[in-house]
Amino acid sequence: DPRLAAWQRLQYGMFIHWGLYSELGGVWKGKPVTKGYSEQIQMWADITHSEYAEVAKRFSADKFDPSAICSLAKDAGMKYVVITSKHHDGFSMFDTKTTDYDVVDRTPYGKDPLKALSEECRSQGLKFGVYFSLVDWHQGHDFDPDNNNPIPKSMEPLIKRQLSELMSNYGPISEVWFDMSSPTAAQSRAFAGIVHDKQPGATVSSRVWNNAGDFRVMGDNEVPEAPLDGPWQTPASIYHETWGYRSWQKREDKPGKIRDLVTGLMSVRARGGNYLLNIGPRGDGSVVGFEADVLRGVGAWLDRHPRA
Ligand code: FUL
Repeated sequence: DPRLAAWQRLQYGMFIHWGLYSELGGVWKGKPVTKGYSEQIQMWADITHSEYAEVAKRFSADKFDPSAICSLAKDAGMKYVVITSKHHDGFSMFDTKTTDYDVVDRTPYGKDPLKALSEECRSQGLKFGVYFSLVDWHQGHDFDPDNNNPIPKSMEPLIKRQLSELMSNYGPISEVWFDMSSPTAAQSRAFAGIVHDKQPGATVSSRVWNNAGDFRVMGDNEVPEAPLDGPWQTPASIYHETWGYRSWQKREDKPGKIRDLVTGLMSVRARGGNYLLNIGPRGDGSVVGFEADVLRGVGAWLDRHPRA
């Protein structure tokens, strides 16, 4: 399958977790929320829907700079970018007509950041993909610490329309990183089918479940001990404790961090996988300096050890 072979050749990309949760930065009502990942703060701090929706009003994204983000990805040696179009909170970070619970309608930023980022990726020669959560707390999923919620029939039309929008409005999509929930086999097939119909070049992550995906996603930060057959990917976070921005995260020992990530990347590559390394920008869109430095450090190592 040439489509999968092309995807496998990418080998190394940038994951971006960015949404309303980034604006909270792991803090609720002045206190750090120490349980769970910070992109899931709404669940872990038990934030009501109306309180969470308020956060959108101060989401100005005035430092979101797609060109700087793409340049950083390239400096890091990456070949593609995958950004959260919608996380479990259900807030769409793209222009959707299915709900007004989205970045264009609810935030002072008022624009579609995915549009800008996808265009910038194209002009800088990076492939573009989207993360899409099948758990949606805004559309009625209860908080489940395991995020294993079944998808009620009533939620299907919205998911399908959002996928159609994502597959139609952002140019060529290299992968769709479905995540979580507990769909039926028919639902998994339907969701993957929309991607394949509208984007024949796109690959689908195994977290669409029921073997309907094209590539296997390992557990978060999991590096297999030995080579694996078929296309697969390790999603990696710089800190392991969170993917979304956490203001109180300890950021120390840059050289050690760079070494760990180089080891992760080399192990994954050697075993035939793709390495998708995450950054968690702040709510204003700025990239955390420590993360940018670490990524450039990995890129510098790659430059010193070019592939034959
Ligand atoms: C998961 C999600 O539940 C996390 O919040 C994060 O998005 C990670 C990459 O995938 O399991």
